[in-house]
Amino acid sequence: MSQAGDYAAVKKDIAALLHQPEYDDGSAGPVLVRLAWHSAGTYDAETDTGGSNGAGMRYEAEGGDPANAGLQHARVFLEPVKRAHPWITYSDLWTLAGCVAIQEMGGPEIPWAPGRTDFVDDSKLPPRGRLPDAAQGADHVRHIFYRMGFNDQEIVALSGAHNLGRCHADRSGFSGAWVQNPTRFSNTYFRLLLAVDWKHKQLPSGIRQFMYIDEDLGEELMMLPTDIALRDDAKFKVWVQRYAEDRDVFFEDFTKVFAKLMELGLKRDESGSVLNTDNVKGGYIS
Ligand code: ZEM
Repeated sequence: MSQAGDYAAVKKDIAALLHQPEYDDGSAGPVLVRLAWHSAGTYDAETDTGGSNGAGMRYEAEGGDPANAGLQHARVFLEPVKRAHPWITYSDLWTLAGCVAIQEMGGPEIPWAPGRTDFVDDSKLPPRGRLPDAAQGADHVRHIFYRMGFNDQEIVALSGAHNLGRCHADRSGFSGAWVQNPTRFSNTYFRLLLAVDWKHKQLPSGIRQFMYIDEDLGEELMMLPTDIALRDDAKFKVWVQRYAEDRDVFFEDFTKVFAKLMELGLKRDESGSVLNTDNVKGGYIS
């Protein structure tokens, strides 16, 4: 067991578990990034509720939300890390794991600070329905992300996370990866969004997404309706173009906005300590 507060030891153990030859594209990284995002993406600025503080996905009401289908895999990957470092809260562990995964997959280093606490029961969980629905368009995307306090530029930068991982028919209903190398963080998602003539595709389940067959690789790539909305909305498109052209600008903007996402709802004093820990406490709840 590590000493309380030894986050370097935790980061090392997270980095060591990313390599999962039997899982998806060989990495736990993408699903860990999605866990971090869904833990934070429930934030509502107006009521100051939701967000990563609390680790509400440990409870059925949030963890069993169809929007969170598949994220139990991410939580299971992290259990040995929690057992080795029982002093870390789940809310800190999930957010830290997302940051470590991004960096280990070739992305930028995301500034991260600890101090989140875990709910002691399920009385403070955010309601379901706060996470985005991929079947919808630009208005919906704005509605969801403006609620968290993000602007159009930040929405597009955050969406660059779709460089990573894939859709699973048995989780979201959508199917496939956005890029050919889904365990390598880059701006390829934006470049493909603009470069390719995306075609409608209806899956056997009736779900509609977009597809492109890479003739050279014989591989099929996909986009969600919400991804295509970023290309087709004039204000979003400006940022899609910017990030497609300049990887460094994307990395810089992504760093800031992902760090902001991980902090939603946290109030810190000047020394960085989290102040809003009422009704929550740290501790091991399995
Ligand atoms: Zn995603 N995302 N996402 N996303 N996402 C999926 C997968 C991943 C949307 C969405 O509906 C989906 C952000 C924004 C939005 C990741 C990160 C981030 C999947 C596939 C869907 C359907 C899930 C499955 O079947 O396993 C929508 C509608 C979004 C906004 C409009 C933001 C913001 C993210 C992080 C910053 C990641 C990494 C994945 C891949 C997960 C995996 O298991 O491979």
